[in-house]
This record gives sequence, structure tokens and C-alpha cells, in this order.
Amino acid sequence: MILKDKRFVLTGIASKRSIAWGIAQSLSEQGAKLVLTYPNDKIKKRVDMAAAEFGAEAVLELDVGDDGHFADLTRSLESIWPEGIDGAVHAIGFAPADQLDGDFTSVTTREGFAVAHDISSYSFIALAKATQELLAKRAGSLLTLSYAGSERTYTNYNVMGLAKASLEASVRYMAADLGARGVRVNAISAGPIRTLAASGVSGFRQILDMNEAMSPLQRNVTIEEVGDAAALLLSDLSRAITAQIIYVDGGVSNVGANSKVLSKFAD
Ligand code: NAD
Ligand code: 0WE
Repeated sequence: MILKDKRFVLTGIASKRSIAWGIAQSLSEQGAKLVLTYPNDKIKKRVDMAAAEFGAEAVLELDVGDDGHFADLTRSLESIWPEGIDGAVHAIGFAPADQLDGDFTSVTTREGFAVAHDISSYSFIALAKATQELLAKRAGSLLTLSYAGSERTYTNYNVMGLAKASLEASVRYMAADLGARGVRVNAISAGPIRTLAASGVSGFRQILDMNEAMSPLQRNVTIEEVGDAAALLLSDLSRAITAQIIYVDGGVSNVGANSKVLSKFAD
């Protein structure tokens, strides 16, 4: 058990398919204690289910668009764990649906851009602000989730790609800032996984199929596998790893072409 008696606050559970659910499972298997957050009453039921399954210490409200909720989060965590926390996990991404369907230059709006960057990128900085004192007490670490759309274009991912690029840059700037206090900051760039955030995305099936064909492992990744990588990055086994974007994508990000893909263009 690499996280025995370690304490984590975990955002982003919306269903059993959520990447955050896989992370909660792995952290809990490794002996961690968890506090879970939910954005609104609609999602609270699912987070309560997770809390029961993983024996969470508390379930707290956190809509990352609301600064008051961050202030409440800090106060609640200070009272639950006055000795500090070992990590905070950010597994949140959102853009208005109209931003993710159509030609990038045409569909992107000032408002859509602002919401995507606020909820998907600034919120990680807000989470760091709210937890940095508690993290510094135990040399804790921050972890977020990104996607390859930050570096390369994917049809319809659109302004989320810009928000993920911003999120990844924030990993480097926060790692540089908080490193002096012993706090590490990393991201996992995960391969595509069918979650609520991916459901209703037109062409998601093809993205999964293309990924499987490109992967050195010849398959897609699971929330359990992202969870296990998260456990590593939140544990002392990774104590010299900070400011990194770690790929949990079956190797796809380092493949240019392979026989499976090339065969589709044969004669
Ligand atoms: P998901 O739908 O299960 O999780 C997204 C979460 O964001 C939900 O729990 C939702 O409640 C939360 N959220 C949205 N707006 C919020 C707000 N205002 N306040 C608080 N929480 C809010 O989907 P997921 O795929 O597990 O997404 C988790 C993270 O993983 C996201 O950052 C996503 O971009 C990233 N990611 C997903 C994939 C994929 O293919 N599914 C791949 C790489 C990275
Ligand atoms: O980061 C994500 C999910 C991003 C996302 C998805 C939605 C759908 C519903 C953000 N906001 C919303 N808003 C909604 O209203 N992924 C990495 C999964 C994903 O989403 C895509 C993808 C992939 C992969 C959207 C288009 C193309 C590919």
C-alpha cells in the first residue's frame, strides 16, 4: 500500500465511469483517506455512492465557478484534517456544448472561450489556492487531467484544446511556484475513455477506434489504469516528479504511423 493513511481531496466524480471514480478506487485500494466533492445537488447522489463505496471522510459541495465554495472548502478541510493534506485531485472539464460541435473558428465565442477556460483551467489554480497551506504542511501534491487535444487538433474538441493547453502551462507555473514549499504539481494526459463528458460527443467512437489502432498496446486505456498512475503521482514513490505531463495513453502520443493504420491506405 503506497498511500497508507494519506489524505486526499478528490473532485470530478459524476458517475461510476468518471476518471475520478477510477482514481478514488486506486487511492482507496492503496490505503488513502478521501474527501470527495460534488458541484450540485443533481450529482450529489453519485458522489454519496462513491463516498459509501470508498469510506470517504466527508462529501463537500464545490462548484468551481463559485469562489465562495472554495473558501468553504478550505475551512472544511482545515477542520477535518488540521494536520494538512497529502494531495488534491482536479478532474474537471467543461465547455458549453455548442463550442464542441462544428468548425472551430465559426463556433468559438467570447463567452464559450471564457467558460471553458474558467471551469477547465482557472479552477485548477483556484483549487491550489484553496489547498496550498494544507498541502505545504505535508509536502503534498496537486494532480490534474489533460488530453492530447492541448497539443494536436481533434475535430470538435475545439476551445477545450486551448483550455487544456492553458491547464498544462499552469502545471508548470504552479510547480515552479510551489516547489519551494515541497509541493509537487503534475498532470496525467489520458487517452480517450467513454465517460459522461465523452457521451454525446459526435465521432467519439471513431476517436476510440483510431486510438486503439495507433496504440503500441493495441487497445484503449481504462479509468482503473489512469487511477493507478494517479496513485503513483500522489505517492512518495514519485517524490522527484513535478511539473510533468505524464501520458497514460497506451503510447499513442509517441507513434507516427503503424501497419494497422497504414494498411488502410494500401493500394
Ligand atoms: P466526467 O463527466 O465523469 O467528469 C467531468 C467532471 O467535471 C464531472 O464530475 C462534473 O461534475 C465536473 N464539473 C463540470 N463542471 C463543474 C463545475 N462547475 N464545478 C465542479 N465540477 C464540475 O468525465 P471525465 O472524462 O472523467 O473527465 C474528467 C477529466 O478528465 C476532465 O478534465 C477531462 O477533460 C479529462 N479527460 C477526459 C478524457 C476522456 O476521454 N474521457 C481524456 C483525457 C482527459
Ligand atoms: O476533455 C474531454 C471532455 C470535454 C468536454 C465534454 C463536454 C460534453 C458535454 C467538455 N465540456 C463538455 N460539455 C458538454 O456539454 N475529453 C478529453 C473527452 C472528449 O471530448 C471530446 C473529445 C474527447 C476525446 C469532444 C470532441 C472531440 C473529442
